[in-house]
Amino acid sequence: MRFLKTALLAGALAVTALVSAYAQETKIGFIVKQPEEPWFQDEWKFADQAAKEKGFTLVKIGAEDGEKLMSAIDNLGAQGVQGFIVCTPDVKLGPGIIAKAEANSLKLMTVDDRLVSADGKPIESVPHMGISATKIGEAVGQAIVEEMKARGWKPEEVGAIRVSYDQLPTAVDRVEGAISVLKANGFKAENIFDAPQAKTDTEAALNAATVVLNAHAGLKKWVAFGLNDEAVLGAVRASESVGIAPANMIGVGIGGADSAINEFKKPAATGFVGTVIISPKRHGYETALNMYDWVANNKEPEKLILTSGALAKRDTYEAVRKDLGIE
Ligand code: FCA
Repeated sequence: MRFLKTALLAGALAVTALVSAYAQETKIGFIVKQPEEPWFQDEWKFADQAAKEKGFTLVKIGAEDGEKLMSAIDNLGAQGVQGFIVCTPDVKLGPGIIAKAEANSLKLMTVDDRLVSADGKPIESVPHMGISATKIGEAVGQAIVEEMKARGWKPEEVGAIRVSYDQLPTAVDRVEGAISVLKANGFKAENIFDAPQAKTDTEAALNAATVVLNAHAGLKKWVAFGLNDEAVLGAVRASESVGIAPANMIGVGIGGADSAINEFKKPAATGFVGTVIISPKRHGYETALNMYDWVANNKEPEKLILTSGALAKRDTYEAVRKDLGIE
């Protein structure tokens, strides 16, 4: 009798556990450093698509600085989220982010910007999806070189604005990729000028590039590259404000979200000649799906996925976006 009772009780408990496991909703967080930037809006949009398809809840939070990020992670923990994806405002917060995630029993993946440890090395234990930064930078450099040739420019008469954000490794890899191609095509190293931006937005890039243009007013033809479309758009706006005509400016960005597309839609061409379109679908949809698989099916994501890009210009962006499935 006693045995039967125990068995019944155990059975009942098992059923309860099973039911509550099923009832437990899967919740995934997606934190980004610059929620107003179209790239991040698109990442969220595609992550939402994954949530809809798989039936999990996506909690989106913008965190522009370290303090906001730390409280966002606590907030996710308090909401019963099981794992999150983050593009951090500062990669050096790496060890702190990992500790915070652990304290809240949250699985952690990063997107776009890879965490670094105290010695500046990438933290390889956290699954990451980023872009192939050097290659994409090289594609930017190649596009600039081709446009220079099409316009019949001599490399020695051209200045380059390197809109920089050197505290972010992917930003360094992107601009250095572009520079290597410029140099291989005869660009003079002394004509490449650093324009350090305080933030990774257009306004900060505009301010930084204006300083460079004013300091080297003797140069009449310019090219510009940087971390993203916002950086290059800032340099293009700076060129306009000092009276450089679009015919004397060649900017090529990275991203391909609305910031670039709206520029292409302007009736007259500006100095923003092209962008290497990267995939917010892969970075948003796929990371969210990977996290879902980790939380719901215990399938750990690949440790490192690097995505590619494709050059687009005013007359080709629609086709390129279609190819990438990001219309
Ligand atoms: C970084 C940049 C973003 C975007 C992303 C892929 O986070 O700040 O603009 O280019 O990488």
